[in-house]
Amino acid sequence: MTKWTVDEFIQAISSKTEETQGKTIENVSLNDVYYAVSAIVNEEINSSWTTTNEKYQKKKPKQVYYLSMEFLIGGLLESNLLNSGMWKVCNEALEKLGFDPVEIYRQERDPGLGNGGLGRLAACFLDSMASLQYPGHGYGIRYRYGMFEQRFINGYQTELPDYWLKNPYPWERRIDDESVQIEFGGTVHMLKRNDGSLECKYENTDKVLAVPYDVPVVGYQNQVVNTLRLWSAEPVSSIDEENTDEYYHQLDHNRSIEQISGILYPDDSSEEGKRLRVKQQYFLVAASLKKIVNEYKLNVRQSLIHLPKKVVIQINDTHPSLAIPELMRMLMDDEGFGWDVAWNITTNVFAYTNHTILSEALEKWPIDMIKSLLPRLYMIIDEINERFCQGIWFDHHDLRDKIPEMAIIADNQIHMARLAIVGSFSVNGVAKLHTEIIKTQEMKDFYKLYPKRFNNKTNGITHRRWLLMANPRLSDLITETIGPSWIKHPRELTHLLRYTKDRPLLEKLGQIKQQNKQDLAQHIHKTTGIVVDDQSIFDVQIKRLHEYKRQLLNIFHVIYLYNELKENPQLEITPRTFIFGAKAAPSYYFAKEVIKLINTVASIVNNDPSIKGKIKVVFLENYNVSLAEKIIPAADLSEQISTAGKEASGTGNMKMMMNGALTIGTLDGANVEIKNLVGNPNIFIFGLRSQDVYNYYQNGEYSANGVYENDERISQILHQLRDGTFGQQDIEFKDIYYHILSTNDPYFILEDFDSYVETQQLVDQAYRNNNKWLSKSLVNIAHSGKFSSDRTIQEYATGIWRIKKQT
Ligand code: 26V
Repeated sequence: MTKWTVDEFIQAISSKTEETQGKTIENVSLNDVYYAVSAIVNEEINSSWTTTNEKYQKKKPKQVYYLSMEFLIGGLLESNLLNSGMWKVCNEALEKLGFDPVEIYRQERDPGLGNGGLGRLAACFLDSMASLQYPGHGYGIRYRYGMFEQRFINGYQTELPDYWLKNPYPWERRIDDESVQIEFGGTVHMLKRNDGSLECKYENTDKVLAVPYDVPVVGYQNQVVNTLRLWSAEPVSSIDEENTDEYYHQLDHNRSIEQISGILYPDDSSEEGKRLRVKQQYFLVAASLKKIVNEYKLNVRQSLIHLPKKVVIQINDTHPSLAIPELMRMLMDDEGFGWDVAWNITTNVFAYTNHTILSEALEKWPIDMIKSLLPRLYMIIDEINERFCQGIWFDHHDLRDKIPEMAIIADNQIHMARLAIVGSFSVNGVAKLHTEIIKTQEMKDFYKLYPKRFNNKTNGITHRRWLLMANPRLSDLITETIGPSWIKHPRELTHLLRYTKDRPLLEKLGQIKQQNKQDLAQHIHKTTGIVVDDQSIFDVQIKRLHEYKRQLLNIFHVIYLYNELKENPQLEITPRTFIFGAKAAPSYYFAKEVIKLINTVASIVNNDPSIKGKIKVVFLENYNVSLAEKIIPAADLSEQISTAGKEASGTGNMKMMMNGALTIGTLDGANVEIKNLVGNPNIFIFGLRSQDVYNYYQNGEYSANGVYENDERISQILHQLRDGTFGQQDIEFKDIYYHILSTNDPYFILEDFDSYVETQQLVDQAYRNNNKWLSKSLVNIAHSGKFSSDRTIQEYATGIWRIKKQT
C-alpha cells in the first residue's frame, strides 16, 4: 500500500469529489467527502485484496470458513483507514480541509447485521484473522433490513425498520458470476442404478439464486485482505410481463424469495417466523458450501476425501448447523460417496461453538417443518440420528438410559445443538466457566461420550477497534509510556504494571478519562437534553435487554438510592450517572416493561431538584456498535451483573476493562477470568456463585417472597411499582411486581440485591480516592491484552483449525 503524505491525501480527496460528484471541494457535503474517502481507501485495498486471493490460490493453504447468521461489523471507513495505515494522514487531511473527521465517519450507517455479542464476536474474529495473516473468511447473509432502529416514545421502545442500503454501501462488491442456485421443498425419489447403488432425484423444488456480495476484511498494516461474503436471495428468473395469468403469481413468489435475505431476526417466536428463519439458515449453508466445495475442486483438484486437509468450517452457534446434513447430501447425492466415507469427511470438517446454555435459546425445529422445507435433509438427519442412537445402544451401555435426552430427533423436534455436537470434531464454549458448565451440567452426557471433542476458547475483542480507534487519547498515552509494540502484541500492555504508582502517569490517565467523559456528556446533552455531571461516576450497562442480564437489578439499586436521598437529602454519596443502552426483542414484553421502567425512573430522578443532581439516569436510544464506541471510552464502572451461570462470556466486559473501567460483576462468564487476572482489589465481585444458583434450582429452597418480606428496601421498591410512584397506580409496573413474585424470581434479583447494594457502596467509597481508583484502572488496562481476539484466534488456529499463517 502507498505511503501517503497529508498533501497527497488532500489532493486525492479533491480530485475524487470532482471525479465522482462533479463538485469542487468548496461545495461538497459531508456525505460527498465520506464517499470520496471511501473510494480512495477502496482503491488502496483492492490491489492487496487481489494479491491475497492470488496467494491463497497459488499456495493452497488450509482455509477456515466462519459461518454465521450474524456479522455486526460496525463502521468500516475508520477501521479500514486504520488497518491500511492511512488513518492519521486522513484525519490531518480532513482537518486541513476544514472538516471534522468524526463528522465524516459519522456519515456511515452501521450495517446492523447482528443482534449482539455473537455477531460482534464474529466481526472481531474476522479482524483478528486478517491481522494475524490467517486465511480465514466469513460467510453470512446480506439482510436488506438489519437490526431495527430503536426509538423511545413516551418511554416505550418502538421499532423502526433499518433500511441500511438506502444509500449505496461503498464496501461491498456484487459478484454475479459466482451466484449459485439453491433448492427448497419438492419431492425426493430414490432410484436404483445398474450397479445397485441408490440415486437421489429431486422434483418440483423451489429454486432460489444466491448472489454474493463481498466485503473486504483488511488486516492491520500487513497487506492481507480477506473476504466477508454476504449472500443475497434473488429469483432465478425475471418475471415474464407478457404472461398476465402468471404475472401476479410470479410477483408473489419472487417477493417470498427476496424475503429470505429480507430481514435479520431479532427473535423467532412465531411459527411463520420460524419457517423463514430455517429458510435463511439453509440458504446461508447451502450457498456457502457450494462455493467452498467448488473452490476446492477448482484449486485443489483432488478427491473430496481430502477436503478436511484444506477446509475447516466453524459454525457460530447452532444457526448454521444444517451445514452438517447438507455436506452429507452433497457428498452422497452429488459426488457419489457412500455414507461412511461422507460421514468421515463431514465430521472432520465442522467445528461448533456454543454461545448459550439458556434452554429457550437452544434451537429446535418441528419435524414437519424440516420435512416439507428440506425433505432430503430430513432423511439424512433421520439417518444420522438412527446411527447415533444405535451407536450408544451397542457401544455405550452406561448411556443407554440417556438416549431420549441425547437423541437428535425427539418429541417431534430436531435438536440442533445435538446435531451440531454429533457432526463436529470440536465443540467449544466461550469462557472457562461456560465450558465447565457445558461439560459438567448441560451437555454432560455428550461429554462422557466424546470427552476429547470439548474445549474452551475464551472470547476476545479486537483491541484495534476498541482501544486504538475508539480511544485515541488513551492509546497515545499507552504508546508514549511503553512504546508502540503493544499494538501488535497486546499482551505487552502488562508493561503498564510498572506504572501503577506513577503519579504523573495516573494523572494523565485521569485527564483522558475526564476528556472522554466530557465528550460523552456532550453527546448525551445533544441527543437527550439531559445535563450530566462529568465529575460523577459514569456507571454503564450496555447490552441486549434480557432478564438474565438483570438490568432490573441495576434500576432497583437506582430506586433504592433515590429513596435514600429523598429520606435524607444531606446523604453524602459520590454523584453518579447511570447510563443504559439496550434493545429488547420486539416480542419480549417483560424486557420492554423494564425499558419503560428505566425511562420512567430517569424522568423522575433527573427532574427532582431535591436530590440536587446527585444521581442521574440516562437511557441512550438505539444502542449499536458506533454508540458503543462513544460510551466505552468514557465508562468508569462496567456493570456485568448477570445471574451467575447464565452469561456464556460477555464481551462488553472486556471492552470496558480495556478502556480503564472497573467492573462490578458476578462470577459469571469471562468476569471470572477478568477477576483472576486483576485480583480482588481491582474488581467488585458480588452475589451468588453459579454453583449456588445451580443448587437453588436443584433443591428448590429459594423463596423470593421470603426476601421480599424480610428486606424493607426491597418491599418498598416493589410496592412503589404499584403505588403510583412511577405512573398510574396499579397499572404501569404491576406486571413486573407480579412477574418477579409469581415466578419466584428465577434470576435471583431479590436474592442478590443486598450484596449488590453493599458492593456498590464499596465502589462509592473507592471512587473518592482518585489516585487509587486510577491505579486500579491502570491494572485493568494492563491485563486486558489477554482479551484481545488475537489471542482467541491464535487458540482457534492451533487448537481447532490447524491452519498456518500466510506470511
Ligand atoms: C438468544 C435468545 C433467543 C430467543 C430467546 C432468548 C435468547 C437469549 C439469548 C440468546 C443468545 C444466543 C446466543 C448469543 O448471542 N450468545 C452470546 O454470545 C456472546 C459471544 O460468545 C457471549 O459473549 C454472550 O455471553 C452470549 O450471550
